[in-house]
Amino acid sequence: MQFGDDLPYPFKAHPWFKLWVPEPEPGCAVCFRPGRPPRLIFLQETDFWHQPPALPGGDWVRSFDVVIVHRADEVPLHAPRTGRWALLGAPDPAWDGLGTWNPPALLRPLEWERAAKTPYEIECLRRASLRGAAAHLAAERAYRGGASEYEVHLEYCRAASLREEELPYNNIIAFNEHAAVLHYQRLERQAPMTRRSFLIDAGAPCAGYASDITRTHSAGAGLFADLVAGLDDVQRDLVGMIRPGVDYREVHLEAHRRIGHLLAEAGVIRTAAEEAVERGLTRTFFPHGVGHLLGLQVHDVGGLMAGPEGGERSRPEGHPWLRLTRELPEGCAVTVEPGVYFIETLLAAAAADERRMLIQWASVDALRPCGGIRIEDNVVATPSGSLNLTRQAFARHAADVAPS
Ligand SMILES: [Mn+2]
Repeated sequence: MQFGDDLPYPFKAHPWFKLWVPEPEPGCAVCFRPGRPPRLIFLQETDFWHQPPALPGGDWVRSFDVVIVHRADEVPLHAPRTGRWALLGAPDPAWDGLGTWNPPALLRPLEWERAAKTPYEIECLRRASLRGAAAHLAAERAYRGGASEYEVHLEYCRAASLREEELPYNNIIAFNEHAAVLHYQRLERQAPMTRRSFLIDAGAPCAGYASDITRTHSAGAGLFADLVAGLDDVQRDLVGMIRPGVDYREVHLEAHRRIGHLLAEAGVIRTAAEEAVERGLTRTFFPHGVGHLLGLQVHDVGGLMAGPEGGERSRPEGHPWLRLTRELPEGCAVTVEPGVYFIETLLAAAAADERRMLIQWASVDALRPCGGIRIEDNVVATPSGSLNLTRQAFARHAADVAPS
């Protein structure tokens, strides 16, 4: 409940529950014992204020021992009492005494294993990408048609058939200078006088799994449009690096080298790519990590783990925002999301030190009003190389609307 009120926050099932139950409802529990069917204690509350949830009906139900209860305080009573129990989730006094909350010795190996996805999980991610890509196409049409940020957001939700609280994360819908704010969270109700650029970072769910997709559109031709096309090439090449055994830190550092090259070619910096990376200049334009693990959480757990028992695998020096430093296991799902931004605070910092001489300020001034670019796909590391779920989804939708 919200503080001092009788209104609940939007319900979000936690990932350890979603891992078992694809259609979560509030107040339920799953009890898992090796070698037995998991028990789902399903709360169908008797309540005349709310619509009680329908009983679960998917194929998955056949694999469960389902117990239906009608009062929240009855849920813990149906947990088996024998053996040692670990309780996963936000600690709740109703369960105290039944086991240990979130023991690290159990959680660490589970988090480690979450990186590699089963074929079922990859199918969920594929469908989440399909749903997201369709809504991205609708959002772009709305943008081209003159909509405001807020109207584009509504159109995205409509096309994905999602209410806002069902989105895997808040949509980032940023026009012009707003695209320089990495997690821009406002939605202007007023359409801008001039349209230069449109960055949209928005995903969709499927059975608890998330897609996380970003596209950047230029309103017209010119330097910014060329930079978008150039970053798109860089992004595709980085996606090609995603395969089992690759050190993701190497993907991140390669992104810096390639972005350095792109900025030099576009006349944004006055130095070669290698020097731009060495002197930290590429971080002025690309300050975040090139991607992260993806799954039940948009930023899935375990990205910095050194092994199943824990420990941390370090980030490259000077790259504090990288969320994934592991060697990619077969079947893992990651995002690949290089960016180029014109962020006032970072440009001011560069202008205040020796990097000032390395920047072509006339180009920067021409590009500032466009904010920035990010291009993000969801990619699986398969034995035969990278499987780009997002490009596949956009291609599938394009084929659906093409005249035969
Ligand atoms: Mn992302």
